[in-house]
Amino acid sequence: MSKPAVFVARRIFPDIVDRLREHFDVEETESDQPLPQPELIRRLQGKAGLFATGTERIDTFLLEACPALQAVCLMTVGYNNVDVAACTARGVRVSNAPDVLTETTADFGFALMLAAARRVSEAEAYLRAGRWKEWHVDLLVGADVHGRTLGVLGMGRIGQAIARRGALGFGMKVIYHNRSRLPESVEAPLGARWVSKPQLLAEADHLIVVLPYSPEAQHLIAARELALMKPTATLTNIARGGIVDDAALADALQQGHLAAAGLDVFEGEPTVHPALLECRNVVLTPHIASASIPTRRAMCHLAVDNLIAALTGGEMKTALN
Ligand code: 8YV
Repeated sequence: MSKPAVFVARRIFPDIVDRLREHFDVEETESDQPLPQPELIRRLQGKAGLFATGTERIDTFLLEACPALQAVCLMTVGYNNVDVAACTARGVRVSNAPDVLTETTADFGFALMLAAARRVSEAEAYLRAGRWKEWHVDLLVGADVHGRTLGVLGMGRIGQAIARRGALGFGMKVIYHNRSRLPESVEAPLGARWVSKPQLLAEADHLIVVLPYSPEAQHLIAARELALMKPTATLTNIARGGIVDDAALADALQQGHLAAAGLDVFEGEPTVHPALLECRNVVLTPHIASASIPTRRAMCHLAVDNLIAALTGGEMKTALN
């Protein structure tokens, strides 16, 4: 019996493609570029499964054009690129890759927050530019993180992992905002307190954005929200571009309405708003929060596990429909 055909939409680890080959007839792109949708549709003809990342747009148009498709398995936790309802309506199974990246992503969020507060990028640029001639009492002084108030916007798995680092490792007070309050059993060990969004903005010394992208989350943090923050505060975004209004953020950073920012995700990435590139007080990284070797491998393996399950009549580990 011939094996089901699957398409791998981005270059991944060769040994993980080999694992797919044990079960499937595999076609892969060798490219690191996202495929334009017409090319993706062309390559998906006759394929039952798709191994995808967070960038391939899976919508009604693609689904109509790819009638053989039965399963879309993402190696990412974010799935705002997939119209899950449209997939469900056509009997296409969808999975994402939560949990395996939680701690790694939280590590990175914390690193960005620390780097923003303590001006790490700015300090390195200063040194590399040969500007370090003597020690000053206030040379590149920044904000403390330990003992300060951590504000978490989006207290899901990754938000809670960041809150744990803050509360247990850095003695921070934790406040958070979610649409609904979390159970006492989650809040109590972290000493976490639910607050309204305006309170979160006003009280946080270090605000971190970790909520999933949805159209309602577009520009959830814009000029009006930034104006509520302390001028000594920092803002870190490791969620998705578009949740923060990057132009308004650059403006706040330039005008001194906010001390610093740490950004791993951008509106329209990989393009970065030119005004952000001009700001000294922002740490910028190219969407690498989950990028440790073990975690990126675990994310790929989870997508493969799900593809195998979906196309052999099994139970996907992390199904979205
Ligand atoms: C990915 C992420 O690296 O999992 C997610 O949702 O944002 C990251 O882990 C990114 O989506 C790559 O496209």
